[in-house]
Amino acid sequence: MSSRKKVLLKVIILGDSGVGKTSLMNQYVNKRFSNQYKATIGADFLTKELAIDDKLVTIQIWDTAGQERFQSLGVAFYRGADCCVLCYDVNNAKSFETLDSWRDEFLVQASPRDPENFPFVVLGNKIDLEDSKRMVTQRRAMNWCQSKGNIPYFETSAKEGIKVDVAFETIAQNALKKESENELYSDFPEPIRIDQDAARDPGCAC
Ligand code: G3D
Ligand code: MG
Repeated sequence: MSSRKKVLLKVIILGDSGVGKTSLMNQYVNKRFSNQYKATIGADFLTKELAIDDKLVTIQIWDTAGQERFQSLGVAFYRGADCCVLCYDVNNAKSFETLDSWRDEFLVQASPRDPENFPFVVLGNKIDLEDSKRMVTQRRAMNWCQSKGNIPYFETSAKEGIKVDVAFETIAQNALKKESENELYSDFPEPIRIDQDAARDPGCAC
């Protein structure tokens, strides 16, 4: 039964440097907001187990080690991702405007089978700062998400732990949906019609 199989979901977090990607992951996995953690992270990813619809899944969250400054993350980072989290800082308009290129970069590097339906989730972070600092309205962000095929959108604070859990639950659910679809594909690979192909090749002496 497939529900007994161990499910590993790969999630990657993209966005400009400083928007809070590492802090969001740390808040979700370790329930902590600290600067110390950032200095010590050496691993490529953190994992967390959670139950989705009675199914135990392991979510593996891949964070960058600061290379996002150069937009050169390498293909191994993107490969096999089941969900891509696009993160920006609501107090930094530039970080919102670059979401387009992060999304494009993901689609080029990961080249998912069905790019139109690949699960993205957008997080607008640092909503704990005072309103006067805010540069991107919720409406503007939601319009963008809608225009890209109704990407789910959450406004978060890694610092205060606002909406972090619910956002990652949605991320995990969407990743699981994607993973299950992949499984379906791999269970029924394209058949290779040896008889037809051989018959079509006049040069074949076998
Ligand atoms: P990055 O991984 O995207 O580069 P970091 O971002 O997680 O390293 O965070 C960058 C800075 O933003 C850090 O501050 C961090 O403490 C702060 N930050 C992250 N999330 C939030 C948040 O939700 N609210 C607030 N107010 N700050 C946040 P420093 O000062 O260490 O650069
Ligand atoms: Mg970081």
